[in-house]
Order: sequence, then structure tokens, then C-alpha cells
Amino acid sequence: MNIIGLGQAGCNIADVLSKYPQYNIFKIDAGIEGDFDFIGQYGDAEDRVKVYNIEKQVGPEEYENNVPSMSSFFRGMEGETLFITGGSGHISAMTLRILEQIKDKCELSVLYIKPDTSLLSKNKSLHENATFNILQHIARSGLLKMLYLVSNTNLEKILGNVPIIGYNNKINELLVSTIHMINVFKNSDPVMGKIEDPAEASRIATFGISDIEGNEEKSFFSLDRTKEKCYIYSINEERLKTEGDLRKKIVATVKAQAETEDMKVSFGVFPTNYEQDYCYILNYTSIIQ
Ligand SMILES: Nc1nc2c(ncn2[C@@H]2O[C@H](COP(=O)(O)OP(=O)(O)OP(=O)(O)O)[C@@H](O)[C@H]2O)c(=O)[nH]1
Ligand SMILES: [Mg+2]
Repeated sequence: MNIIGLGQAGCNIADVLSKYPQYNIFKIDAGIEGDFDFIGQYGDAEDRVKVYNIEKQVGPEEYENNVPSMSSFFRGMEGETLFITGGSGHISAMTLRILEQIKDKCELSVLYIKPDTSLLSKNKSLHENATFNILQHIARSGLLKMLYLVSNTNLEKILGNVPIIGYNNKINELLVSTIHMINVFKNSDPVMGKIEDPAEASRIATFGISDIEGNEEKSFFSLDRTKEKCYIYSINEERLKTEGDLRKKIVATVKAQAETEDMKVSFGVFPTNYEQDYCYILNYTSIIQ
């Protein structure tokens, strides 16, 4: 899978993903250092990372109007691609022009990091809002396979108190481990259930986590009117073999959701060697947020 990170947030998250060999990483930012080409596909993390250094501009309009042709940077790229950017950054104004350059080469999804908007200046806030709305419209138009929304405020709330130094690392770790595990399970066979694809119209999504009892779902974005949901259970294989009541617990959670909120629910149960069990959640909607 290809990961494209634009701006600091996008590049930081791409860096965390680079520790897994499943991803080819493309980082784009102003004043960034690194190789323009992959050194090798399967060596160390740095070998799977390539970097495009953009000339620094004074504001979003300038970034938007000075997007270079990046065909040699993206040469040979194909298949599933996740583009990641943080909304309020000036450089995020390059998003659409970059997406246009790659949309015909790959199956394109965007991960949009919604910053804490209460901390933004009026100008940054307007810029953030514009990017957020445009991305939702192009997702709904079918140009994107999926637009994943993630709010830094929600991630922070899930983690509890996050220290100032290492703040981004902490929230990025939670986000990346969730995305990565969901990717792994999407490519594995469940021992029970099936991860269903969402309806054509459901192109706005977010991730969530919960304990396996389904006591408290914690969502990475407070999605308005979730229409579809998929529970991905990551459960220790020994417990899957020995615990008689697991099946009942899972079925009860899934049924309760389906009945109370009138939404389409699917689930998959996956065996792991991890001691800790988790439930990862995908929430989908077709409604503009
Ligand atoms: N989750 C997460 N959010 C980040 C991270 N770094 C920055 N952000 C948020 O992303 C938003 C955009 O900021 P940056 O990513 O620094 O901006 P940029 O894309 O580099 O754009 P410029 O304004 O051109 O520097 C900010 O509101 C930050 O709160 C990160 O590592 N992780
Ligand atoms: Mg920056």
C-alpha cells in the first residue's frame, strides 16, 4: 500500500507507518530532507521512504498555485493509496492538485487530520474549513474511494492526559496502530463473520476502538449519522479456542447496535498471538459532516 504524507502532520504519521514493511512511503513538505527515490523496497524503514522537498511559500494560495509536476516522484505508483494531511497547514492547500496527478494511477483514499479548531487563527480556521468541505465533496463525487476523518481532539480524549513533549508521537501511535491492524485484518481470513465493504454512497468514514465487551466505543471522529459499522475483533487465539462465552458476547454487541440505531453492521473475528484483546471499529456515512 502507498502512503503519501503532505505537511508536518502527514509526514509524521507516514513516518510512524514506515516501520511496517507493508507500506511504501512518499513524504512531501517544505524544507524536508531525504532521498527522492526508494533505495530498496524491503530493507530498513528509510529504504521504503521517499521525499519531495517543496519550495517554501508564504501562504495557502501560493502553495496551491505552485504545485510542481510530480510524475517522476510518483512514477510507477499503483494500487491502494492513502493520502494523509492535516487540515489547517498552509501546505495542505496543495492537496487537490496533487490528488489530480495521481487519481488515475491508483485507488485513492484520504486521511484527513482535523486539528483542534479552537486553537486556530481566523485565517487558518477558514482555510481548514474550506479543505474539509472540498474533500468531503470530492469523496462523495466518487473521486475518492474513502475519506477517513480523524480529530486530534478525539484522539487526545481517548488517550487521557497527553504530555506536551511527545504529544504528536502519542496520538500518531494510537492512530497508526489502529489503521495498521485494520489493514492487516482486511487482508486476513476471519474465523467468524466477514468484514463487509460499505455501500457505494458511504465514502466518509472514521475509525474507533472498544473493549471486546463493547462497553464503550471510542471514535476517532464524532461522525454525524453513522450508517454502517464494522467491528473487527482481534482476539488471542488460545481464548478463541477455550472461552465458551466469547461468541455470545460478540453477537450480543453486534445485534444491539444493529437494532437500536438502525444501521448496517458487520463484524469479523481474527485470531492473534497478542495477550491483549481489542475491538477495532470502522464507521461509515454518506452524510457531509
Ligand atoms: N495528529 C497529528 N497532528 C499534527 C501533527 N503535526 C501537526 N499536527 C496538526 O496538523 C495541523 C496542521 O499543522 P502542520 O501539519 O504543522 O502544518 P503543515 O501541513 O506542515 O503546513 P504549514 O502550515 O505549511 O507548515 C495542526 O493544526 C496540528 O495540530 C502530528 O504529528 N500528528
Ligand atoms: Mg509545516
